[in-house]
Amino acid sequence: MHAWPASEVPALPGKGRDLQIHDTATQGTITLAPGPVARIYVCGITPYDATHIGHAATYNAFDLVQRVWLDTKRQVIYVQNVTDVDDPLLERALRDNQDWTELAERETALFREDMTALRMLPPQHYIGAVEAIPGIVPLVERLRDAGAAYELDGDVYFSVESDPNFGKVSNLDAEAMRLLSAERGGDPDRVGKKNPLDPMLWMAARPGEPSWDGGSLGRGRPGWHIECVAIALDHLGMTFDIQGGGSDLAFPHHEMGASHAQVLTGEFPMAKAYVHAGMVALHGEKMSKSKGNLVFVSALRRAGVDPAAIRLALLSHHYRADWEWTDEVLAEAVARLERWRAAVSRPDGIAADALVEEVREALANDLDAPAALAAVDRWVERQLVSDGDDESAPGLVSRTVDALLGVAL
Ligand code: 5CA
Ligand code: ZN
Repeated sequence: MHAWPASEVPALPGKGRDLQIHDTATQGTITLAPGPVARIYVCGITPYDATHIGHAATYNAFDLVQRVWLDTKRQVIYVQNVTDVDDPLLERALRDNQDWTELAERETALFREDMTALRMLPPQHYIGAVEAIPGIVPLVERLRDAGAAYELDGDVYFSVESDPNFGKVSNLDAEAMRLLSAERGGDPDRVGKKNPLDPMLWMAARPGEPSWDGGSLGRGRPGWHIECVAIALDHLGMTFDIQGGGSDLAFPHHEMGASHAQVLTGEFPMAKAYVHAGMVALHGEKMSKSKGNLVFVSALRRAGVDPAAIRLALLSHHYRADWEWTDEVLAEAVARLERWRAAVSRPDGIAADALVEEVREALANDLDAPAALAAVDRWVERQLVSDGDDESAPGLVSRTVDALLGVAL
């Protein structure tokens, strides 16, 4: 699949800082020193509805990761998937009496537009589940042949007991895992499974549903977790730096994916850090396609909201916090954008070299975007009333805000 165009990232003077980030697996902050090449996998959308503010907030967090790494002059290999065949997509297509491939293509196209407008840097490898199927089938066959997977009425399940490290991503007890499995695409109550938590690797063809040639597995379609594993291993290999997504992916998705990969390769861990963004709510409940309490990025854009203001609204919350989208959050961001633009449109002003370092430090410290915004706010307030004569300052602030925060002033 093609991704979307990259906005230019201005180079900044001085040296970027190494990223320290919170890792769900070890429940602590770790410093990632990935050498000259940094590798990140971020779970992509299931394209059955438009991009909402919750999605955008999660992708914003990982865009900041890229920007911190790029500022340290590292090369970044960024991989993202599109779950372009899965139960929720097929159910929505059926409900609305439309072709599932058209639905997926239309919503993926809209996602690209939204990401472009928000200045999110694109992945180098943007891969759909359907196009990954030829790579998925041999992985499932290998797991089965190694005794880590078993068949149940034609479907193939992964045995969580085959991974001695199962559980180390999400650190949950058995009861919590069972509840979340049922909530998030698993089938813990299906009779005949070895362990209720075992996730599906390959689903045998169902009448009326799309299916693909699965070699010795028979016709069918892939499970959700193996999709991301196949794509990640193909483009990043094992022990890449970050696997990212919203906190609702820690279990079962990232836990199961890590187990699949670890059993397949005999290596541990799949990712050095598992990084999870908090959930954005609307009217007191998690914004979700299934509940329908959504604020779409595209709807805001159509209503004339500047994408830079949407981005500032996302940045005004720490990525790990759960937070609520409100009209005030947006109004504050619109006002901030106006102030920042007024400040950098002055021909000269207050030296900004210290500000560059403050923004760098804030982001390197577990992506503390609110602290970065506060630092820019302080410069802006002084700048708006200053009679400073540093002609390079407004340009330097614009470039800093663009390069590190993805906001075009
Ligand atoms: N296709 C899978 C991942 S392989 C998937 O979860 N797709 S999704 O469209 O449901 O979500 C895309 C990303 O947005 C995921 O990282 C998910 O954790 C995140 N996300 C979904 N809802 C919210 C929300 N309300 N707040 C923050 N992030 C969210
Ligand atoms: Zn995923």
